[in-house]
Amino acid sequence: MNCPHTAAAPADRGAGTVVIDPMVQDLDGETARLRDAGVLARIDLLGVPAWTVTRHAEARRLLLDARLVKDIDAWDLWRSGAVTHAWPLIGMIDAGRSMFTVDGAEHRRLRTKTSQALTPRRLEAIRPEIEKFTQELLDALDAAQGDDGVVDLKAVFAQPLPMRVVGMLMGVDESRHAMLTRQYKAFFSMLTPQDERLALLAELDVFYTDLVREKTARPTDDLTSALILAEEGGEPLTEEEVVGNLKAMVAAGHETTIGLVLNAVRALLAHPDQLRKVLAGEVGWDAVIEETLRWDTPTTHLLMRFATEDITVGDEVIRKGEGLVVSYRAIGRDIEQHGADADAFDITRPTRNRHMTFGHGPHICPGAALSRVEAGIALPALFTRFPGLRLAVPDEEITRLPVMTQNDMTAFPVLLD
Ligand code: STR
Repeated sequence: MNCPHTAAAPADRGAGTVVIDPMVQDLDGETARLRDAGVLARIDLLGVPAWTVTRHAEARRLLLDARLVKDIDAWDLWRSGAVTHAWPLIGMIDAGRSMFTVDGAEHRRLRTKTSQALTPRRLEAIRPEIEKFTQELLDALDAAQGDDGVVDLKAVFAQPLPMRVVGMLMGVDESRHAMLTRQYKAFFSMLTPQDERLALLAELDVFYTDLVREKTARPTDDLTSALILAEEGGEPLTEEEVVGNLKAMVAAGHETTIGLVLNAVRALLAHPDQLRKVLAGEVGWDAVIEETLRWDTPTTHLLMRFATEDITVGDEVIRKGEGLVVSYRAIGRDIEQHGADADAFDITRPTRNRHMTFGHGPHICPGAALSRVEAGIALPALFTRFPGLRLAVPDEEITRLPVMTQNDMTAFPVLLD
């Protein structure tokens, strides 16, 4: 593995520090340890200390707190040079100027067009195309079965579907999808040496900048072209800002929805009584999607916000200049929010819609409705086409990728009949 960056000697980390495992060997254990460590917990991210918030109610408050900002220059460890581009997680924070990295009025300016393009009403227009992609990929699944009948639901179905959808929205040609999938896989994996990760981020920047220049010269009817064009009387986004938003959309739109679809299939196959209720029409697919979002969040830890003033949380203080992570997996399992059985998957749970997996406040996920549409099409289509769908290996043998911020399976081998 790439050598961990050491910004603080182990002695500097408080006794209660939870070390986040880059290999993700025990995600449930780690989630429980975070919960036990407190509302606000100290964590270690490859040698870099940070705070994390582990409870729904406190996260909700902090996500509305304007004293916490996305601007990396507000981070003491960055300004002092203790954290540099040698840190494997730097790409999660220093991702260029975009709606993901800017706050306040500027953030609204960067985000408005994207969020307007992704409202439930606007998404109805692309539903037929998502349905078409889904049917094509179901055919591909059928065709990809090996001699033993085994096929990887991730590689053949869950992974290409969101890439096609976000590619269509943003105007990224299909010939690039396989390449982008490989690049993001390497970006997120902690097994990728940092120099390779930085090189591929540079390649991605070139690719996206070229795409934006092409769309500037010949606008089409995708969101990238819309981002380039100025609003009536408004100020257009700069090239860097359009590139930043495009990167954020493709990265987020592709990675997170894979998790949502696969985690839902996995949860249903592990809870056949609940799957039966869904197939019998007793419980809706929306309940499956919301409970999956709560119980098995696609994003485990979201990096990062920085305190511009001291912020008191219970007995702890996030000092000015310190970093805060939001641990969405722990938040989804919050007993105060979801009850003593929060660790159980239950599509009939009354609080299933009261999760915060898409965030809260100004940065709340602009793609939330899109992911719900995608999963709402993909899941019923998959189980309608293959009612006998089952795992080809015992559930315990499904392994996670070494990705520190996302909930990502290596593969999901299934039998279709
Ligand atoms: C990946 C690298 C990049 O070029 C741009 C971004 C900005 C958006 C980020 C994305 C990142 C990583 C995955 C994120 C996404 C926003 C939502 C997604 C964090 C840093 C989630 O996991 C929720």
